[in-house]
Amino acid sequence: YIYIYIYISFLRAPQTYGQPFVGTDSGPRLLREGGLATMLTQLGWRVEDIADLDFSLHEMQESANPANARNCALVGHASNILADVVETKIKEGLFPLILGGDHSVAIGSLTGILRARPNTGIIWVDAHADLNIPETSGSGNMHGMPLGLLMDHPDGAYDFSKLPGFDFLVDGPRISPEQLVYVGLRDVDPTERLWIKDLGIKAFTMTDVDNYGIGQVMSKALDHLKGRPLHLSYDIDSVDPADAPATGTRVRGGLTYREAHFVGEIIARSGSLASADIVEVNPSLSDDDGANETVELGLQLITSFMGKSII
Ligand code: 6HN
Ligand code: MN
Ligand code: MN
Ligand code: MN
Repeated sequence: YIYIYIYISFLRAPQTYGQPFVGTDSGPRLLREGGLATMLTQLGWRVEDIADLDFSLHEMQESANPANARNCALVGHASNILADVVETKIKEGLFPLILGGDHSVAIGSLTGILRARPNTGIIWVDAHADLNIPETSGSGNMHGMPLGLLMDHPDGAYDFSKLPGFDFLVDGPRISPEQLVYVGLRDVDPTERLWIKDLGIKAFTMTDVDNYGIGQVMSKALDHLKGRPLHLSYDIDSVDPADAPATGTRVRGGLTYREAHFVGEIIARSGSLASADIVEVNPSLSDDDGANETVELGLQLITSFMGKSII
């Protein structure tokens, strides 16, 4: 065997303010302590493991925490930092692997990725569409908004000048609908559903997984993004709660353990994966067994999309 060593940089993004529970910020530490670096090294990657990014923000005004975009100053601050680091790592030739944190980290990771590679194809593996904006969100939780905020929209893209903490995105990069594919959806809000239809976003729901099988779903998904460098945003709640109990927004009827791995394996085989996030592992939302199982699942999924094959 000849191993070609490629550096991979893993960015620990301990963000927890995009949703209401404490604990999502310990995801990166647990994945790392679970042996992620060793697992990746065994696959032939060379790993640069940087320290947790420091997202703390010391002063915050009350107005920077509106009910329809909770903790937006904190989320914006973190997104700005993460976007810069991700952009820099890509320009240094590294593969950024972002360990979340809740899914609001994708605001930062996607911004950095799009600055460096504007034509990136995004595979969003999630029970949820994360296509809200403050004005449409029922919860005000920003982990449900990364794609909604960054999506180019015929009626005008989101105006970030009105969102405290997000000035850096006023002229930031936007996602066009054809750059995105969903896999695993099963809990979609009414306006999200409208937007998916109006914008013509390619979406494979759990119904599609049942109907076509995960093999056909993934080949259609990859075909839709053909020719683009790929970014995989893997929300652990896409997996059935039986296998991923330690997460904040569990929805029954998710990907099976094998389906979840297949998604990673086939994306790795495409040879086009250029960056990834893994998000929403929250050990404090389950008993110890459930937490360990979910962290272990996260680690195994990472090795699958980073190229581990069974034989
Ligand atoms: N996630 N659509 C719901 C909301 O609050 O906007 C759920 C979002 C879940 C977000 O799991 O990354
Ligand atoms: Mn999500
Ligand atoms: Mn989700
Ligand atoms: Mn089930």
